[in-house]
Amino acid sequence: MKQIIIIFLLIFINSAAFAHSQLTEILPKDNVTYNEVPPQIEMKFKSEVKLVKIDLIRVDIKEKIKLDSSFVKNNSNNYSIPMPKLDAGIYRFEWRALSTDGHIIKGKSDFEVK
Ligand SMILES: [Cu+2]
Repeated sequence: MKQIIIIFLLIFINSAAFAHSQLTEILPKDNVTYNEVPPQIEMKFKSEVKLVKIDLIRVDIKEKIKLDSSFVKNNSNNYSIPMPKLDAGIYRFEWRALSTDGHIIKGKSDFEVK
């Protein structure tokens, strides 16, 4: 009986760990230098998420860049946010999303504009 319970627990823990969504594509990409900045911030996820926070920071002068916040919408697996005009510099884009299983997933892209 104990063994059966342990097996069920393991299955449960595994499925919970793998149930949350994953980022499959992002623009701007991490660790990339752009001569021409992508016209949109693009994010694609394996399954639907609710994007809850995005930040674009110009790291070299510690300046936060204003982004269009109308991305706040219902669950989607595809987000597209207009890219503001960026001067040459070093940037970090950070994002945070709520997966439908209730878990928060997050990531960042460090990129340079020449
Ligand atoms: Cu999860």
